[in-house]
Amino acid sequence: MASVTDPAAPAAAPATPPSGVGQIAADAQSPEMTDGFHLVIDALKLNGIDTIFGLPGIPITDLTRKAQAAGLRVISFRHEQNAGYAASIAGFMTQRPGICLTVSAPGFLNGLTALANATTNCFPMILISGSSEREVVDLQQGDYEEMDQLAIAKPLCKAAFRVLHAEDIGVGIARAIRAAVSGRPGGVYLDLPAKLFPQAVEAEAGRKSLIKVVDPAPRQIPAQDAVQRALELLKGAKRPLILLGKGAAYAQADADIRALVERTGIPYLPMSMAKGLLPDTHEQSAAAARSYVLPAADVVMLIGARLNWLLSHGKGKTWGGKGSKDWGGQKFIQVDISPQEADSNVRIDAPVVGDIGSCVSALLAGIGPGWAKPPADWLGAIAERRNKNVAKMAETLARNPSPMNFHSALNVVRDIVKANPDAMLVNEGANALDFTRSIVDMYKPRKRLDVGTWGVMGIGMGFSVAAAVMSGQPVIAIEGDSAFGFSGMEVETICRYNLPVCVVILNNNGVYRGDEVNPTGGRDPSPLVFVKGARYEMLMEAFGGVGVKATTPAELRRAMEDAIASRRPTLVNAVIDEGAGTESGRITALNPTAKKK
Ligand code: ADP
Ligand code: TZD
Repeated sequence: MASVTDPAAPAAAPATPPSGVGQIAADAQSPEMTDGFHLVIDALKLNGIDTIFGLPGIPITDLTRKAQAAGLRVISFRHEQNAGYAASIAGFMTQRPGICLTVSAPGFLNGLTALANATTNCFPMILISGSSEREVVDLQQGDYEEMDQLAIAKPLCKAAFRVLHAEDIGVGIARAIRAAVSGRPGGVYLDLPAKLFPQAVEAEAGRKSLIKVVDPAPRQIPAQDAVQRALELLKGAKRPLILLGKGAAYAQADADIRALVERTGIPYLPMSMAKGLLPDTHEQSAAAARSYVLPAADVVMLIGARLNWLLSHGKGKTWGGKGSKDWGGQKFIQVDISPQEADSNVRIDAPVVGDIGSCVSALLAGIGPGWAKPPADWLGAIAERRNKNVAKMAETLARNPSPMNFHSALNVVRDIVKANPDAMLVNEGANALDFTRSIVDMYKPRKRLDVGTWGVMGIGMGFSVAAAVMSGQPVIAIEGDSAFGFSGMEVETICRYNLPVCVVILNNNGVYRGDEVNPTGGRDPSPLVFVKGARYEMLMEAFGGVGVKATTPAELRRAMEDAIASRRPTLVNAVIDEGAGTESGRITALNPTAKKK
């Protein structure tokens, strides 16, 4: 059977099929016919999708083989959740839906966490899962991996579709792509029952059934009066602030966003994945004066950032409110593609609804040449706090305690990232996350990938694989030792595909820290600690990569420099003080604790 969109594809298949792939040889015998397998592959290729992340098994094993034979890059993982995270972050990086392919029931469920996380983070992703026989599933007669996957996926994603007939594959994939990338991006589930794949269709009819999606994420132009309202508010501000979120990073409107910040002269704060949109060393960055600017600002323009828990819901003490739920008195402008986002936590005085590219260019057009910079006392007060905090941090970073702590280890990472601004940085953990975010400056857009809106552990190795595959750049993954454990087996994947990933585990022997003890004095360790002296670097060596144990900043520096230069898969077990770190990092207060009598 022929690939219907790419006449070169069958020729690219090996002349002598490897043993166990006999079906591929039969493909050449009836060139006038195609089937469900090929229509799925052709529909993806037709829409510019060149990479699939997944894990093979019934009923999608052949789909992975045929996709590879047809020239798609198929990256096969050890657990579907990691493949799902990889797909979701590929979506964030490229504005094209990342594809994750799984088997039915358990494989589907393993991928579902990543799909839900993608939806929560506004990352475009399509989870394609094979499913069991519909008739048996619907009568609950006990099929192999039986599960009503479509019903389970629906509440956790932006849209969910099932395709029963090969003729509908084109429509199914077109709808999935549109749903994933248009408007607010998100996760889409596509259910492909086993019976769909072998269905034969005449090649010509198959070709005609496919859809090349035209303008999958149409621009959404903001209303002129909404833009004017926002500019009026901004113009009257005494202490304005711009907040850039990961929606701004996603939008790839980098030059205009920078122009807006620089031409208005307004100080800005980047949310973690918006770091690098402007270099963190930019003089208008107020990141080092965050706790001063949030309560002090009078007008705040949010660009692609939600007022969720990460911004204390726009109220309370963080924003200068008297009590924990009191409004601090700020007026908000919110630039967002979702018309429902405004007023979700506090009043938004000037919503600007549209895609960030169009909104920012409309704002730029509106400010014109004669825009007055913010009052000097506001800028001066910020500069004073920033300089003080930067000097204090420099002092802390310069210390060289033994054992290493987060600061002395991250001082090295900071230098390495500065020397390699194109490298991708993946980051998860609690303290390992918070300290890296504040210490390691980013210089370019979309280089920092982290736990996002949910603060989810487990994104580490999936994100690292996708970052390497999609960008071709070296990847540095800064991991808490607990965080790493969620996806650690994927070091084999990193070695198998020989990806330039340098994993650095900030190893303090436990969740948050490693010095807790069982209060009963019993045999079991505390629920928060791990094996002491664990040799994580040997995991990487087990699969042919480079493993290094580093106990000093100098050892860590050498190992990271070697990893970047050699592009070999590397894992550095950076042993730090097991007493370093606090519970939940900077969000200790979110831990419910019993009221003290
Ligand atoms: P952060 O965690 O960095 O604060 P959020 O994930 O909370 O960012 O917010 C991202 C916001 O960006 C979402 O409200 C989403 O609707 C919006 N968004 C995503 N892509 C675009 C786009 N292309 N144009 C406009 N808004 C976008
Ligand atoms: N499970 C999932 C999926 N996500 C989570 N966020 C958690 C559990 C809870 N959790 C955190 O919020 S951070 C963290 C867990 C288990 C790990 C912290 O330990 P670490 O980092 O070793 O990764 P630090 O640097 O020692 O704090």
